[in-house]
Amino acid sequence: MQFSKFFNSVLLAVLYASAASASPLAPGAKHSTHRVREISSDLKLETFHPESSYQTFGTGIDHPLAKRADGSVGDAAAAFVESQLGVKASDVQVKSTSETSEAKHAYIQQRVYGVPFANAVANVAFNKDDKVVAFGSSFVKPKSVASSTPSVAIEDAIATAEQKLNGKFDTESFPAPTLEYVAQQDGNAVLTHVFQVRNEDTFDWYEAFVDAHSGALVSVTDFKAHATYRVVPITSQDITEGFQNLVDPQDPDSSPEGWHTGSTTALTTSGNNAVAYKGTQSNVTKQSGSDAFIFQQDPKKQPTVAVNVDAARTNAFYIVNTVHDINYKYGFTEKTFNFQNDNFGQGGAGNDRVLISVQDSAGTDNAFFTTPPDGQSGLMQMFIFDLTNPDRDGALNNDIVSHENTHGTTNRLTGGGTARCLQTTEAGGLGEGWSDAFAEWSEWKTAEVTDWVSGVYVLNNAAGVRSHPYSTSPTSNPLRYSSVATLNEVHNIGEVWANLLHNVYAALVGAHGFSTTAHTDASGSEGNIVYYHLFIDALPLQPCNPTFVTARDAWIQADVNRYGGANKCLLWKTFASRGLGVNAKSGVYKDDSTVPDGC
Ligand SMILES: *[C@@H]1O[C@H](CO)[C@@H](O)[C@H](O)[C@H]1NC(C)=O
Ligand SMILES: [Ca+2]
Ligand SMILES: [Zn+2]
Repeated sequence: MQFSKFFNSVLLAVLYASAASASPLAPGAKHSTHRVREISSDLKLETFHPESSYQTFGTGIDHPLAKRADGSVGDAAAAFVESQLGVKASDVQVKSTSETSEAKHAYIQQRVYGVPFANAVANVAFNKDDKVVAFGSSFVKPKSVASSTPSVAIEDAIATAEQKLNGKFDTESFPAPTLEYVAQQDGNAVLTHVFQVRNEDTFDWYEAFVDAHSGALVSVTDFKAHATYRVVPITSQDITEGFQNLVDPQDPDSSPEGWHTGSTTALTTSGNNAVAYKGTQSNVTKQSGSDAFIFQQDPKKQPTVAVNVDAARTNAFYIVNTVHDINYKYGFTEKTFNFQNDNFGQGGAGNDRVLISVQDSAGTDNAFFTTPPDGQSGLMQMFIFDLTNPDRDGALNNDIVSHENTHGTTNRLTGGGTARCLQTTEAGGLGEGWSDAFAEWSEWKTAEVTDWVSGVYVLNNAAGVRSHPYSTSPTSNPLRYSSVATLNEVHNIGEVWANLLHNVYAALVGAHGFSTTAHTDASGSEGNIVYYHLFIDALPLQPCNPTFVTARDAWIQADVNRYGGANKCLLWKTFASRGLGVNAKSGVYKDDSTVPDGC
């Protein structure tokens, strides 16, 4: 059969290529068959994956069991593989099968002495007419095969892998260890103990293959996509606190497929939660190297030089994704109308990741966030500030990026994703206040609550962009509820609310302490975690176009819902200390320091 011959010759060519390992290779020659991973400073591991042959067959070709109506997909696929590759039934084992509306699939492992190969596999697809429409294979013809009886104990193999991979095998939740062969480039089939090892802190998660005769770690499957970003960490205000190379800052609970969903080869500043671009949405930053966005921002040059545009897109992408991941932990999820393209079947409307336009040409010395309803992308426009020489980039001033992003959070969470419910002057003022308050919250590194100022870097002015620092001291910041009466501009009104929230934050941290892991773990009882839970919980509770009074009431209610009212008096006392007591009235804006009975 002509077809069969063709396949055998493909297979031989593959085997020949694998065996010819000693000759020098052209650049990129190993990209399709190898991967080098720097697992740690003293462990670099190159893994081998035999090349796959692959053919598709249009309307399909017959398989050997075609006449037998009762054959399973697995049996048919095994028979097809045997016939095509000239292997025995004992060399083939079905790993899994699946079915969609359009095709049935079978996944096969090569086997020897009854032990499957991890990296010599085949897949066969059948159409609705039971014809084979696709066939891939990385089967090998090993020169030598190690004994199928291990001489290294599984406990020793686990100890080796745990040490080398800096993680743990979890007996409770991981699959039991198995034995599999691993085809090596030199033509040997190595018997390995196979099991998972995970580091709970870094989220590094591997499948380890430890030689069951020599005890050496011969291969890994890396379950995680790594990426490094050179950015201003979110807990820093701006570039004056320095850039750092952060490895894998993404939170796997909040962004289960990482920040770069969709791109498999070269990563860009485009993903499921956000895309950071300049000019047009396709004008993104491409990774500087394998899974890395490392651009040395040059503060002596204009923001518009290429490397500085890349640094800006990278930083804004990192901040918006980090904010997404933090918010997700506190309840701003698909179901509550957040910004994601793919919602992974979790509810809400998708296709609305945040569009981050850095160095937007529409203006200078400012930034905007536009929030349409759930299901349509939010647009963040970051401008260049031209008050210094060279100019400065708002995308490198973290609290400005976080402030803008929080407009999306509050507009979506208030009023059920309609984005219609922060439209009055007072509600717009609250919106500005929440945005400053989140930016402030995201930057706290310790329990100490100092005065806080926003926008210092872009203005090159320690006073920042607001009229007063946020402060617990009435001298440093005298704003009270009554100030709202004479303020007409939303940012000015927002300062009153942000300062109230600064005081609430200080009181909660004073009462319950501070967690350094509040960004990634929302389960603690520390004051900064309590604060941000109440912050997020209150948004969907409050009415459309809230006032200071109703926004306050929503915080009090949120505390009842989550903490049984444990912070009731603390909250009332703090709000009342700045005039937003029990008898404060919207439209009247007279200070009132009354707290409820019993407080
Ligand atoms: C695309 O980005 C580059 C920097 O990477 C920038 O120089 C260029 O102006 C951008 N294109 C547009 C259309 O804005
Ligand atoms: Ca959404
Ligand atoms: Zn704003």
